[in-house]
Amino acid sequence: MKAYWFDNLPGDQREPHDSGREVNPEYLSKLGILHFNYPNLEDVNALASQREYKNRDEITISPKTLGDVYEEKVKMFFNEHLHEDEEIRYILDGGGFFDVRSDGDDWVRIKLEKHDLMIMPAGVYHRFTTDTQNYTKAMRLFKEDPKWTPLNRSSDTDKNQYRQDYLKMRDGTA
Ligand code: KMT
Ligand code: NI
Repeated sequence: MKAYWFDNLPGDQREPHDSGREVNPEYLSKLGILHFNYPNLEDVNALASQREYKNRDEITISPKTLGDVYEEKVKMFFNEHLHEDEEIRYILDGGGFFDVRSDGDDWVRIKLEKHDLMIMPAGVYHRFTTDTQNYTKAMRLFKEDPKWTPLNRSSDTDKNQYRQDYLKMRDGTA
């Protein structure tokens, strides 16, 4: 895992877009984002049972598995959105980037590689992309039934209760 400020320069979203300015884990935890490196699946299982995550699935995002719709999916994941559930992602193979919004509404890019696990709170605006390997194999963990509907950012999602609760947690204000 490596976190840094996104450079905001034009070009393929799958390129690193590394501004050269790093973001430290303390800042990520202020945004409510946790990261672990778990080489053993048992550690993932333990975390899932501690947090009462009952379900999981696996997704492979690559031209090989998705064929013609790969480019379309990659664009879709890169639309800025939030979820009403906490999101846990565990990288089984390959890698990718999660971009999350800072408190100043800038992008922080989080580079995830094999065995990285990330926990993102409900209500945080984010987007995802594969990197130039074009290969992400990830486990998605769910508390209950899979519910990963992305809510694309709009004036409506700004008012969403989960968004409001997240901001309260992040900033300590309403
Ligand atoms: C998300 O919420 O954007 C995703 O789950 C992306 C695919 S999982 C690596
Ligand atoms: Ni998402």
